[in-house]
Amino acid sequence: MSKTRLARCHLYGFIDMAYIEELDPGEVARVLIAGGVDIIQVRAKDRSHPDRVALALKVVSAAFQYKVPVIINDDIEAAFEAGADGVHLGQEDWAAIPREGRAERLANMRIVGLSTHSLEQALAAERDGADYIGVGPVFPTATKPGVKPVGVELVREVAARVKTPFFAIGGISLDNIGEVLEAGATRVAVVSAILKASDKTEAATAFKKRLEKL
Ligand code: 3NM
Repeated sequence: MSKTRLARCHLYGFIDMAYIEELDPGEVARVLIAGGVDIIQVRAKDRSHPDRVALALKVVSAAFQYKVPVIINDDIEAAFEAGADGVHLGQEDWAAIPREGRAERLANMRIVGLSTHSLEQALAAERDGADYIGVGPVFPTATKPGVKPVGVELVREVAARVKTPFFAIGGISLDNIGEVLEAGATRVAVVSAILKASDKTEAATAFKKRLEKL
């Protein structure tokens, strides 16, 4: 577990294959890091395990020299095989690991992040020892369609009640980040507002500027 390293992470960027298509994931990682992304998640939902490992390896090798942690979505084995720093799990994946088997299952992960969508889930993730949590989706988002947004109210509650570092996520843009920060977030995770920008470095830099001094 890697608390001190995470403490410095405020902007969480993504290599989401649904958005980067034919671009080289290692190159996208470098572009995001140039814009000030502090931690990167590889999200390759509809890829096979070997594909995910290959993608993750590219991102890990690109991020290594910058000491930017790389987290793999869902696939603990891919994270291990690619030498990534950790894994991010949703509520269902987390619940599917029997409590007594968690320590062993996650033994090789330096960072374990969990998605949470309510105060109860956030408090449970903290009790369970998550290194960080995601809180969202704050706003409606095409990246996770059909999921009911939790709103900035949940951000406010988590900021008040939970000590584990949390990243507000879901539909966050340069237009609405002010509301999220005002609610008490000091960390945000941003997928499409960076990956869909014509200049991803510039977009990341603009988010990073808003997170300075937090
Ligand atoms: N997880 P964008 S919301 C990947 O609430 C993800 O757990 C969420 O993408 C959660 O920045 C989300 O494009 C989508 O809205 C974030």
